[in-house]
Amino acid sequence: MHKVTFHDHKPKTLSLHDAVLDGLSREDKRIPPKFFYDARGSKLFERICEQPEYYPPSVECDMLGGLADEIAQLAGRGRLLIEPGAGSAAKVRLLLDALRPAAFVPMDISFDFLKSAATQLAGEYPWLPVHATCVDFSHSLPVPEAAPDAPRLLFFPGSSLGNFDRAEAGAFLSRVRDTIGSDGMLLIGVDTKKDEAVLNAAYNDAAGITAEFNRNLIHRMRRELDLQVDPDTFEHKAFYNAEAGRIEMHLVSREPQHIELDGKRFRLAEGESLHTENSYKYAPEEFLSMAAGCGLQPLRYWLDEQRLFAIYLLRVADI
Ligand code: AVI
Repeated sequence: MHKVTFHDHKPKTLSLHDAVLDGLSREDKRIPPKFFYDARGSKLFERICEQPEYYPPSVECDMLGGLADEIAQLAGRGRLLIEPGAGSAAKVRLLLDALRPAAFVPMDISFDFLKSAATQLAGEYPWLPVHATCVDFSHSLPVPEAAPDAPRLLFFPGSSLGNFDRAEAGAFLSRVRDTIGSDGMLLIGVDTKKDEAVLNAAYNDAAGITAEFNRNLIHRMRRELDLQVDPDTFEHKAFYNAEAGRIEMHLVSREPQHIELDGKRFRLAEGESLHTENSYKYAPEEFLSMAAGCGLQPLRYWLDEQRLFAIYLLRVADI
């Protein structure tokens, strides 16, 4: 079995403490969605992916399973496969046998989650060198020096691009282009625009898992920052904002309350919301025009029959 190597680029970026301090000080209170993902949040997200209303994972997995050979033919074998936000690395398993990468670089912000996922994957694929990298991929995509010098394929499934605002998404795609280099490719899954009822149901599952995932931010604030705040005083609210082309998630205060941090008192009125996530949806032509602006051109792209989800294989455009 190949050894797994671990690389820690632990975020020197915004801490939960600073994000909460900054987010509560604003008129429109908000906390960035990356703070959902501690060990508990990552597990809750796994459970969201099993909910029948949250269609992206099942649709994308069906598509990837059916497309693996075609993707391998287009991309070729032996690439260095990089996956920012790999989580449990479930989706990449659908591609590994077809792609036979030279090595795999899973990146994730949650070290414990990354460690167990990478160790398990290396056990299942003894031929695959794994270079697990703990990093906040929204800031950098550091490929470890120990990774082989092979043409790169960056895999970014799950429509995680949608959690960036448009400017951030452009900046991320440009960073991807710089990371993969002139012979690099990007395989990316992006949620499409569709019937609002389908979108609204996906973020309001009947079992309440998305609500609990959303409230995990309050649990983290209690646990990690010692704040006196009750998760049950916040209601989960998620809806499609058609004008902005995005799902918005909020935590709405059920009652007037104060949150104290660093001797500062932040007042929340009844009904006031803490904006916790945006999830942008892209029509194929919107996504392709943004990618083109970042120097990425499509080799091929696929939609499922119901046009619920899109998978794009892009290469770096010639200058
Ligand atoms: C990770 N990300 C793409 C998910 C999404 O759909 O925006 C996160 C999520 N939030 C609520 N449900 C799922």
